[in-house]
Amino acid sequence: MSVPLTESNLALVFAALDTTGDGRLSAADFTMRADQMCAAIAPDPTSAAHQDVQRGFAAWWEHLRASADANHDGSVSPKEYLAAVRTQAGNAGDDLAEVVIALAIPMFNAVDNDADGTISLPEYVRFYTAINLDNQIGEDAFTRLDTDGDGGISQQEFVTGLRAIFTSNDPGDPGTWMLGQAPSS
Ligand SMILES: [Ca+2]
Ligand SMILES: [Ca+2]
Ligand SMILES: [Ca+2]
Repeated sequence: MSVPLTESNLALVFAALDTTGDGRLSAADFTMRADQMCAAIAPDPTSAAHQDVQRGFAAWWEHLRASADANHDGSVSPKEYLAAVRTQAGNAGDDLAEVVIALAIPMFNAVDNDADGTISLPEYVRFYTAINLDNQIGEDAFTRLDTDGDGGISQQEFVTGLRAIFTSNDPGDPGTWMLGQAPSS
């Protein structure tokens, strides 16, 4: 039996967030990831993009700690993570959508380096470099996320894509490819 797409994608999200590589999510992972991303794409600490990324990751961790850290040990295991996201996605996705959107907009603004309201291919690939993800995955994801084919990722395309990582089991959904996709078995 194959693993549902959301679950394999959530494993990829978990791995991408576990910056310290210790197999658990904690405050340090989010601080470090936010710092890495800022250093690469929004280095000016006084810029709105920098502050939004910092705030976005801090809010993401806060939400995760509150909703997923079932045994209150200050960190979230893969099991706790899956259980929490499953519950949130099951609640018509409202809670989850709010968090994803709260993070998606600051992320979009940071990735949109020239602030022209659309993410170009070089801007998108730079983002993958910033968070240590394979650039080839970024290039493939870019083509899929640009659903209207105008050569850029709009805020709408980005938010829809990011949300699909957490909620979609349809490999036809562009967002499900954002972190690469495990081959279906
Ligand atoms: Ca960790
Ligand atoms: Ca741009
Ligand atoms: Ca587009």
